[in-house]
Amino acid sequence: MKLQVVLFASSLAVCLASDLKLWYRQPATAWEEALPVGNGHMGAMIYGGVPTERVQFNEHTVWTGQPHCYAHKGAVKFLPEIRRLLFDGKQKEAEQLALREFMSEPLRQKAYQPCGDLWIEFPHDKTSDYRRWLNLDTALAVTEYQFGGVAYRREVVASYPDRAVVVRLTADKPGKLDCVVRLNSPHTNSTVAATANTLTLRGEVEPDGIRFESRALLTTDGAVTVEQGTLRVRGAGTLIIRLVAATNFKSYKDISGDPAARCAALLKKNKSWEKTLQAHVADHQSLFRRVSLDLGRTPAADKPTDQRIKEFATGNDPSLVALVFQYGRYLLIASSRPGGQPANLQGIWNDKLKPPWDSKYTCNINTEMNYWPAEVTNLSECHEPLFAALAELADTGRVVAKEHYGARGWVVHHNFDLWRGAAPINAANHGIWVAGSGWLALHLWERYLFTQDKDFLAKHGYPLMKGAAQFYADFLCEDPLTGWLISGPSNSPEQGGLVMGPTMDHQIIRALFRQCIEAARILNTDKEFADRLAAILPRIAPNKVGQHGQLQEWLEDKDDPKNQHRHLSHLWGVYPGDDITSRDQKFFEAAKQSLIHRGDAATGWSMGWKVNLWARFLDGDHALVILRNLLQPVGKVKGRWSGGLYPNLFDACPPFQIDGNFGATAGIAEMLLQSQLDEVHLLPALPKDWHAGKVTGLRARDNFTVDIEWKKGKVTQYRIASPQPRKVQVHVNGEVKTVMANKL
Ligand code: FUC
Repeated sequence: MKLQVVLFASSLAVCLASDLKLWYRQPATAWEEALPVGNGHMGAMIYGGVPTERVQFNEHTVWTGQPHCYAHKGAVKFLPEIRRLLFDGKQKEAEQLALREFMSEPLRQKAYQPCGDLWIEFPHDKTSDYRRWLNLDTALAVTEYQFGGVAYRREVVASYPDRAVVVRLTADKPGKLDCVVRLNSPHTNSTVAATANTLTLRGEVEPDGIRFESRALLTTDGAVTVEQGTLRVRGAGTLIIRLVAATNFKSYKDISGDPAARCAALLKKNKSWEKTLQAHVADHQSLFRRVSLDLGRTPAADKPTDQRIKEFATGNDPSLVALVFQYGRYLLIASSRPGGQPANLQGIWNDKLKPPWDSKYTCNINTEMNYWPAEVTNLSECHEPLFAALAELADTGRVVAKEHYGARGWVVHHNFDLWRGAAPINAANHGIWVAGSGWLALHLWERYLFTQDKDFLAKHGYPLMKGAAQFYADFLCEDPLTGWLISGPSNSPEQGGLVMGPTMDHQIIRALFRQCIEAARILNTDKEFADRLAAILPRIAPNKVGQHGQLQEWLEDKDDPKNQHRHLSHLWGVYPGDDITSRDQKFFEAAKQSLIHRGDAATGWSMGWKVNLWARFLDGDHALVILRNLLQPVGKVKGRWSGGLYPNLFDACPPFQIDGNFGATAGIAEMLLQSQLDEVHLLPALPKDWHAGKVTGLRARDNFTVDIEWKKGKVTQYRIASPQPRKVQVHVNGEVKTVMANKL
């Protein structure tokens, strides 16, 4: 049995390696056609152009702004009045007062920025046999073509071990590679200098803010000359360009770093292409190869990726779903590595000085969705940048908790940025939403559930969870009408305006309190605090079923069944929460009714959420309907703007937003495996169309690793691995039984 399982896993990796590619017959003409590489510190978009290659790149700490405390001193004075106005039904007055007296200072947060562009110009025009691709298994982007009887090849990696983007250019005939290499930046306050074999870009985003430097070091068997700030390469067989970048950012409160010294140190890691590639591929595959997915292969899989997206709805191409699944894992590895910033609204890729929503962190759904695949698709390490940010948000959020609410603990509203702004931004009607910290803190608990790492829980998880819970324990207030403890002022993300008592907040706060009590028990600590939370828990306003059979989004029964808003906030309790499960049919059915009301078309991230929700409702066919809406070219569905995919498989809100990629990956995993009910449920939401397939390496809560193979919709083989042999409850082919999980 063991041998069989091992063979099954390795043959799968080999047979699918060739399918783990995005490929095209033409260069990118738009940013959303370029191919992304990243190492959690730098991101780069490769256009594969002829005669000009463009490598547009980012460094994770190039942002507008500088260290700043966004808390509004004394805002707490106005809290009772805002609440009173809301209780009296005077929403507009409450919002106006809040806008004047209660918001972040300043009202808006800062923006993620591009760093620069590396350009390579070739004396090539009419080429043949052009092809470019991105191999997800090796994290290598390649461009190939023929010109003048010579085969040219460009390879690009973003190496995490080297913290560099490295480009290798080759010609298959000696001395046939000529090109000009340039570096520049969209930031006007920047300069470029060229010396012997190095281009140096220096710039600043704004005065007293982020200063950055980037260097491109050229190594070649050809001749290099300096020409007006560029480097000309002549008669080469091979050219390697090592691109590094750094800023003065040390932490959200310290920008005294030296970008030049940092770049110099990074370039000391210079080693041969072979060694760079070997270390890069080993590093990438140590994460990427933990999971494989085979949903079957049809001839459609041989077509270029842009064509596959166009034909997916009408064709038969199940392996595009597997590719999209693995692409989400690839993107998380590329944009979120320990030591780097968390993946923002665009991961780590942005070419605009004014990016949509500032390419910051929107945590009323988007930031959390970015991390939904982290545990279940076996990339737990990629979760760490988020945890590091939470430790900082606990500091800034503590000031906001005190100044705005007179509460202990810490709070984050619906956005944060590099400077860890935690106060309510933009407008009162959606900016004042208090559940960001609670939701984010629950990611720490999920990490513990999946890994059973008590040390992590004791040192990192529980202290932050406790601080988040402390805030709500002080903040909740009694509803004069019902006597329930409710959250407010707050909102049900982005609709209905400022209110008292949105359902989502209560679900999140309940979950946080329960998990804090459980964590305190596991760690044998804080009995008094746990008792306090336990006393508050039953007094929090419960979920309610409304007049349309729906789960109420607010305290009042005022949902509009025709409302197809993208946000699905009150369904949080179904996914990612577990406040509402199939064991409680009344609320489970009501929540499903609410999801039906919301419809099947939506923005990209909203569809990502819906896939997960339909999976939790154990309806694989409906989850696949949503996936089909997502796996189509960006456009309109039944007259409504709907998300979809760009040619490079980036998800469209629209515009590009990476959360939908991550939501889709998590959703596909959720269709194949669930573990929120103290059992490992195999294929809980398998669509009829996925007749046969195999998945290996998914993670289940309680530290299990799961492989499943199925045919005709039934599990034919599975393995549940555990660090030590122990019993596990498994739900398989409609039966629940106890089996032994064997050793990894
Ligand atoms: C939320 C969503 C928008 C967008 C933004 C970044 O505000 O409602 O659709 O995703 O985040």
